[in-house]
Formats: sequence, C-alpha cells, structure tokens
Amino acid sequence: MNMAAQQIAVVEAFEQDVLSGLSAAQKTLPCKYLYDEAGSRIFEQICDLDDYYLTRTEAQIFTEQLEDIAAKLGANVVLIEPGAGNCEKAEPLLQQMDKPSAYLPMDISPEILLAARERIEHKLPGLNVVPAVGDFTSAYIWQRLQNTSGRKVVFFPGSTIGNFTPVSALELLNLFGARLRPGDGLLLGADLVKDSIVLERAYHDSEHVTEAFNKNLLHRINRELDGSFNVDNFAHRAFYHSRRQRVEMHLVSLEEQSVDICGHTFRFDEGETIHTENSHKYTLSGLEALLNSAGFTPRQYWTDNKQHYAIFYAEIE
Ligand code: AVJ
Repeated sequence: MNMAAQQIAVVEAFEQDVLSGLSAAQKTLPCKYLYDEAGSRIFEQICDLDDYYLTRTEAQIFTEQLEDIAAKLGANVVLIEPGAGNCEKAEPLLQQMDKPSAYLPMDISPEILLAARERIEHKLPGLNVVPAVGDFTSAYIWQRLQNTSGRKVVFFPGSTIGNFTPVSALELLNLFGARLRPGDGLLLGADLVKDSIVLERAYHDSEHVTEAFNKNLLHRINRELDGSFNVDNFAHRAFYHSRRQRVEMHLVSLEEQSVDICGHTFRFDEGETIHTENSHKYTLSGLEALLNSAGFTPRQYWTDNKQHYAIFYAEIE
C-alpha cells in the first residue's frame, strides 16, 4: 500500500471503530485513539504530574536497578520493543547491557521511529537498530522476526499491558511468546494494585490534564470525522473498579443530547457515558500467574519501596 492509501485505510478504521463503538449499549471507544499527535503530547504532560506516579516510579526502579536488570538479560541479546515510541526507555538499558546485538523498536509512527534510530545509532555506535512500522498487536509485524537469530528479549515497559483486559493481555503475551524460543525473555513493566485514592488521583489529577487527554478524543472525532461534539457538554470521570482491578475512564454526557458523526446521529441520555480506557492493575502474584499462563517463567522482579509498580523479567523455559 502506498502512503496515501495507507492514510485512507487508517481514517476508515477510525471511522468504523467510532461508529460501531457509539452504537453499542455501553458506548465505548478504543483507547488507542487517545494517542494522536495532540493526545500523545498531553500524555507526556500526564507523565510529569505529581499525581501520576507511574512513569516516575518505573523510571526510578530502572535507574536504581539498571545494572542488575541488564545483567539478568545477559549478553548478545536482540532487544525487541513493541510500541517503542521515541525509544527513550530502551536507551539507558541498551547502554548498560552487555554487547546487545540489535535493537528492534516497533511503532505505528514511522517519523518517531526514524528519529529515534538516528539518535540511538549516534549514541551507541555499532548497535544495529532495525525499526518496524506497524501495530504490535497484529501477528503481521511479528512475522518479520522469524529470521532473526540470537537470543531475544521483548521489552514492554510503561504498564501498556494495563490497557488490555486480562484475556487480551494473555493473548498479547502469547503473541510475543510465539516468536520466542526457550531461554528468550520478556522484561515487563506493570502497575500494581494499591489504595484506590492514590489510583483515582492518578487518573483524575488536580491539574485536569487527564481530563484534557480524555476529551481530546471528542475533539479528534470533530476534527477527523466531521463530528459535532460540544465537548463542554461532557465531563471526565475516572474511578477504580476493585473487582475488575482496573481504573476506568469515561466521558459523561451532562445532558440529553444528539451528536452527528459522518452522517450518523447518536443520542445521549443525561448521565450516559462513553467508556474510553481501562487501566488494569495487578498484584505481584497476579502478574506471575499471567506470565506463567503465557508460557513465561518469572525469574526476578524489582519494585519501588511503596510497591506501587513492578518490573518483571521472565523467560520461556
Ligand atoms: C499509557 C496505558 C500506561 O493506563 O496509566 C494515563 C494511560 N490514561 N492516564 C495508564 C493513561 C490516563 C496509561 N498507559
């Protein structure tokens, strides 16, 4: 597919997902659409918030345990990073690892990947950087690894796993594992179950940045799909659902209203919500069970002193 055709396919997928998501009894929108250019910029602001402990805590564990983590991964490793973005998390790790033989970042944005490749090749001369553009949840992008030789480690930080329901998280880890051989590894970052006040503050921050992040999705529909959302008629809601072990993000309709999108009309009752994101939280034993179910044997984990966040290293037996 050429670039223009690819762009049209992307817009059509967004349109279809929005139309079908808003036609469901519980209106819903896939959370991946939160991360357009504007959304990704707002997400970076979220990562700097005092209330949002995740990014800071994961970075602190990596900084403090980097030697130990790199040693666990071993020498001559091919490091694969699904959803790598700007590749900033992999850089210090690659620097600390013993003769990494290649780095394979995957992302849907070619521009970000190419800029990151240039930066990393400059900082780590001799390292083979092989970016792959595409969606890491599709089997297609993983087929490219079929002929990669050497020990592989999949690097999946950022608690991205939390966006997946437990069932789809297992499917995703199975997809990763299908391309790995015995002795290959997975380095996974995940947010842990904790006091619901701490969790809810992280997703309903006092500076209203998460509100802007959530509402950007409505602005995006207005921009790209000719939508008629009056964004001020919706409120941001985030709450911890303890049985489902997840923070849910919704947009609440503040009044009875109708919205037109691509020639279709959607009705909203007062108080009706659009479910926009799940952020699943795990216990240490829950993570071990998830890894085991996907054929990975946990070898070691690292946490912060409050046990707010965990990084697991596991291997295929
Ligand atoms: C990027 C999925 C890790 O779930 O904490 C942050 C996304 N949403 N604030 C998370 C998010 C609202 C974030 N992840």
